[in-house]
Amino acid sequence: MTTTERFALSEQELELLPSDEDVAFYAEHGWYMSKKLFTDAEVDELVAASERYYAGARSRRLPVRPPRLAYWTPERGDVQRHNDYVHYESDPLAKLLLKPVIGAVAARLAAAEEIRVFQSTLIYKPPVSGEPSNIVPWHFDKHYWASSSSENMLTAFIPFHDCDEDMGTITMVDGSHRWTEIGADDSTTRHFAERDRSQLERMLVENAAYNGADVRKIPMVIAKGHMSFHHCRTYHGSGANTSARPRRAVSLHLQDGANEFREFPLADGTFAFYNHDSVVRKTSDGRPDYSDPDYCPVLWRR
Ligand SMILES: O=C(O)CCC(=O)C(=O)O
Ligand SMILES: [Fe+2]
Repeated sequence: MTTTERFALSEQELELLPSDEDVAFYAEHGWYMSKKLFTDAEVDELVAASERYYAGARSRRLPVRPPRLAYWTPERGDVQRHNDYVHYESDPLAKLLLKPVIGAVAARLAAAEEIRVFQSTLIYKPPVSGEPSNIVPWHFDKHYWASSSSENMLTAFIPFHDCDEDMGTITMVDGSHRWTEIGADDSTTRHFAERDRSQLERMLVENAAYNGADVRKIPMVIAKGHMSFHHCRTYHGSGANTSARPRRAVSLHLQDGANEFREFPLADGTFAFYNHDSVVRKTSDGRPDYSDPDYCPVLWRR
C-alpha cells in the first residue's frame, strides 16, 4: 500500500474534519470537540479489546520497563487504571486507535503535514464515587514532554461510551494554552499522580491571575464515538466517577511530524527524560528517535 492509499479518507470521513471555524476555535480556546469519528461497533470493540488487555492479553511486551511507566495490574485493585503504550502492546487496540481520520483531524488543528502517535494510555475509572485516585488534578501535558521540541503536540481523549460530568469526564480550562506560565519547577515534569494536588490547584489559580484571566472550566460532554482534543499547554483535569458504570477511555497523545528529542536541562544538572528514551531507536546523531515506527507510528500524513 502506498502512503497515499494508507492515509486516504473517504468522502464521509472528509466531512468529519474540522472546518476553518473549528480550527480558529481550537487556536483560541485550546480544545475541540470532534464529530463522530468511530462507529458504535468500533467503540464497542474498544471496550472488548480493553477487557482482553486487562485480562492479560498482549500482542507483544515492551522490551524493558521504562522508569516512569504507568502500568496497572490486577493486584493494584479498584483504583484508577493507567496503562501506557497500549498501541504497542495490543494490536487489537492499535488497529482501532490508528484510524487515519483521527490523525487528519489532529493535523488540521495543529496545522501539521504529519501526525504520529506519541503515547497511548488506556484509562479506567472504577465506579466508586469516593475513590481518591479517580481525581485527575490540573495539569497540562507539555509538562511531561519537556524533552520534545514541539509546542504543537496535542491529545485526543477518547471515551468508550457517552461520557459526562457524572462519570468524571475530562474538563478543560478554556484558553489556558495561551497563558504565560509562572512558578513552574522541575516537579511539574513528574506525572500528576506523583504530585501534590492542592499545590496544583493553587498553581492554576496563580497562573490565571498572572495572565489576567478567569479560570473557566468546561467539562467535555462527549457522545459515544466522538472525542475531545486538547493542546499540549491547555490545563485540564477530571473529577470523581459518581455513575454506576466504569469510565473507560484512551488518551491518545499526538506529535506533529516536526517533533524530535531535544536536550532540556533541569535544575539538578540532568536532562528531561521521557519513557521513550529507554525503548526507541537512536537518530544518526545519537538522540532518542521520536519517529521510531514501532513506538511512534504515523497516524496520518498529507
Ligand atoms: O482521564 C482524564 O480525565 C484526563 C486524561 C488526561 O490527562 C489527558 O488526556 O491528557
Ligand atoms: Fe493530560
